[in-house]
Amino acid sequence: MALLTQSEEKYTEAYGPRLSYTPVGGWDTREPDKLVKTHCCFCGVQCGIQLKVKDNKVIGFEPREDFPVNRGKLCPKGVKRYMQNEHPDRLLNPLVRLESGGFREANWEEAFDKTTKEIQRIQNSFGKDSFAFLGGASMTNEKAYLNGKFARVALETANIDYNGRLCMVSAGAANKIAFGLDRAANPWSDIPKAKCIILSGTNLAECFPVLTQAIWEARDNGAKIIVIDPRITPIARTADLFLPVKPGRDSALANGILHLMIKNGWMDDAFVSEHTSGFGEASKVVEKFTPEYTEKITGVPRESIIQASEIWGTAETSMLLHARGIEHHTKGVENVLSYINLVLASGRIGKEGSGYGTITGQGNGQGGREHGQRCNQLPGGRDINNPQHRKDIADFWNVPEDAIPQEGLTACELIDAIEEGKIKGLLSISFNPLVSIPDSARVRKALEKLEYFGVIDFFLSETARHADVVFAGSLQEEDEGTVTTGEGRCVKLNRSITPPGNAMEDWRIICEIAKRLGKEELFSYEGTEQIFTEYTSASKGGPIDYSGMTWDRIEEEQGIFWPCPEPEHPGTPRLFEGGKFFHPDGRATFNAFDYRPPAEDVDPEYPIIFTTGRVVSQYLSGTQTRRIGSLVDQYPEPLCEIHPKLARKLGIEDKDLVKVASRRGEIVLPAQVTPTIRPDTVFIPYHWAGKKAANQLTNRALDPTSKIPEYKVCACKVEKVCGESDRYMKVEDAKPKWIFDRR
Ligand SMILES: Nc1nc2c(c(=O)[nH]1)N[C@H]1C(S)=C(S)[C@@H](COP(=O)(O)OP(=O)(O)OC[C@H]3O[C@@H](n4cnc5c(=O)[nH]c(N)nc54)[C@H](O)[C@@H]3O)O[C@H]1N2
Ligand SMILES: Nc1nc2c(c(=O)[nH]1)N[C@H]1C(S)=C(S)[C@@H](COP(=O)(O)OP(=O)(O)OC[C@H]3O[C@@H](n4cnc5c(=O)[nH]c(N)nc54)[C@H](O)[C@@H]3O)O[C@H]1N2
Ligand code: SF4
Ligand SMILES: [Mo]
Repeated sequence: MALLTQSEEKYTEAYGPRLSYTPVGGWDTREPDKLVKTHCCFCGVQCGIQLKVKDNKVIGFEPREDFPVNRGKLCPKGVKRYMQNEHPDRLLNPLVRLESGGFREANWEEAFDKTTKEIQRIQNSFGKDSFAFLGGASMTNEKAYLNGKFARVALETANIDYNGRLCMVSAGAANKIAFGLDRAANPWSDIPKAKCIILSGTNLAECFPVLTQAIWEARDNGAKIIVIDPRITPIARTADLFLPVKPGRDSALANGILHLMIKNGWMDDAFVSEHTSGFGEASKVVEKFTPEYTEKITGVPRESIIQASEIWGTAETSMLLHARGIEHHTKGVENVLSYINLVLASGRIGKEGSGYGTITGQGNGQGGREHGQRCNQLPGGRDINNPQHRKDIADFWNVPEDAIPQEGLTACELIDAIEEGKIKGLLSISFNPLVSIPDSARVRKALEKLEYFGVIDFFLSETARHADVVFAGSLQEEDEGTVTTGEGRCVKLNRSITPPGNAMEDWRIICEIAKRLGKEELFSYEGTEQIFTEYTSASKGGPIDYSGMTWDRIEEEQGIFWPCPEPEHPGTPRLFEGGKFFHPDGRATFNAFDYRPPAEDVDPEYPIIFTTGRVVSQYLSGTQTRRIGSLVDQYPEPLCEIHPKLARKLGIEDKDLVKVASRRGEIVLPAQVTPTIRPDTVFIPYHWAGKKAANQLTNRALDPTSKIPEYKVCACKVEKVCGESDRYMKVEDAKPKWIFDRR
């Protein structure tokens, strides 16, 4: 059969023939019209996949073995992604809010006209900056670039930011401080070559499942794996050493490890003196972080701290990887810098099998933060406050330098400014802040205050329900473009189908609004490739240079790692080789900090630590994965993970309904009593909306540098509501109050 891929042949050889992967009304055995090689629409691993297309519909997938990162493998979300495609909720027309509440379908002219009029009215009355734009990092590099250009030259507002502000920015800021550049230092193909791997604050097996393979390969090659997390996550269950850190204490833990590296001479002194600066001050800061002192702050037994230091300190090769567990803090930047100290002290960076990386979260978590949709950034990773950078881009766009607005507000600050009445209008694309930003009651209040709110999405997200106009945008497979994976590899997404009904590609929607704002000459693109050529050219000479890339090259070479400044340049899979960093003096910097507590610590009234994160079958705010039945079946509703000791103390049994309350809100949900979590901490995944939203409780305190919110630690109290059986038996309680009132 022509459509059998290599892996299918292998499978057939081993197990005999099987039907298609595609369960649409049972197994879909239809012969597709074509197979399109592209990438998964979800996390930053960006696994290769082939979509099966019939009659302009995605009907299933085949594995894609030629992409070296996943070699045909996919996780539960990747396997089911195609099922969004024909979902009955898919928006097929723009929607306009009715005065009486709810929406009606509208035509595009009406949606655009209403939007343009409102933008002009608001900006004429309250100034340009009173209209804001929010973008996202699930979108391609082309759209990230277009969003930035649209806000600066069409809306002429300073106030544009993106949802990566909730995700990547602590690591980004720390990487720039330490190395002068913000990108994972190594290709993932270096992971299996490392002899020691520290994974801190990443539930890797649930959040980047396909990368688990690389960790297991390393382990098979003799590596020691150290996992640092308040929960014994699936990857921790296969680790050699697990450090059960108390949420919010990572900088202290890293200080404790550095203390022992110095004390025991497990340092690369030559590397430190030739390639780094700031070690002297750092060593003074960590002087007091003895194992005893570190144990007291972090809750990690001193023996484990000593063991971790020895394994890390004496390793031949090593990788240190982290994700949001250390970054979602008011000291997210400090946490990341404290771990980077351990890498610099070891001298093991910029070498095969040795290095460091943050694991980017969203599909384009890396590229989404490079091309100018951040409040302080212009294309090519340029700084909006740097006069030369401003001039470069003003010349490139052919506008006067002073026409480019100054730095604007970050995402969470924007929500505050809306609530304070300073921002009156908002256009948002690929962002669901009502679910994803902390203290959701406050976010709702802010959204209700907007005089105009436009949303571009393919589903009516919870946030979109508050919009005046909803634009029916495009799913990933309905457009083409490039994304940059967590290892810094720019890959090509290929179009499988065209948008259904009257839905439109996101980029066309943005360009149409720009044209109506009088900027036709700057937003007349024939297709996405033209935007690609423009953003890569704009990046030339900037800190993040893609200018040597072409779509053909990217496809032929299975992606290109930036920097790639010339057409002949091979790209740069491994950064910092030979100890060359990107600060003017070529050195990396040590940065150590004394410990300071989280913005909200526990107290007698709220005595339990509250932390949040993810489960394998759900994705982000859930708009997409809560619509895919088989993923919902795997984890249908949020559960509160609670240790048996704490549960016993509170009289709680597994599956009981519990109420978890913080100073900002409360949530009632079933308890999952499990010994895999610290007894002083409870965990709730955040993928649900409304009364099931974890962000009703979280704290909106921000890191002073990165402006990321503190999702990973605040204080809560927990009490039992009723037993599992009562949950279903107490029908009276479940009836709406007014039924009784009327009687
Ligand atoms: N299934 C799934 N996969 C995803 C996503 C998804 O929504 N679902 N989202 C993608 C995105 S955008 C992102 S950002 C990534 C996130 O990927 P991860 O960061 O790996 O996931 P999280 O669940 O947010 O948090 C990771 C871990 O941090 C731990 N943690 C909490 N507090 C602390 C602390 O103070 N210190 C340390 N060391 N650990 C702590 C939690 O227990 C949790 O296990 O996943 C990506 N992949
Ligand atoms: N409590 C708690 N909260 C968290 C976190 C946590 O760990 N704990 N993690 C934070 C992190 S790391 C992240 S990344 C954020 C994510 O938070 P959000 O960015 O708000 O979440 P998404 O689900 O990605 O929302 C994106 C919306 O855009 C739509 N969308 C997706 N792709 C496209 C596209 O290509 N085009 C268009 N037009 N629309 C698109 C989806 O349908 C969805 O409605 O959540 C943050 N919130
Ligand atoms: S690991 Fe990430 S990119 Fe790969 S299939 Fe799963 S969600 Fe998609
Ligand atoms: Mo994220």
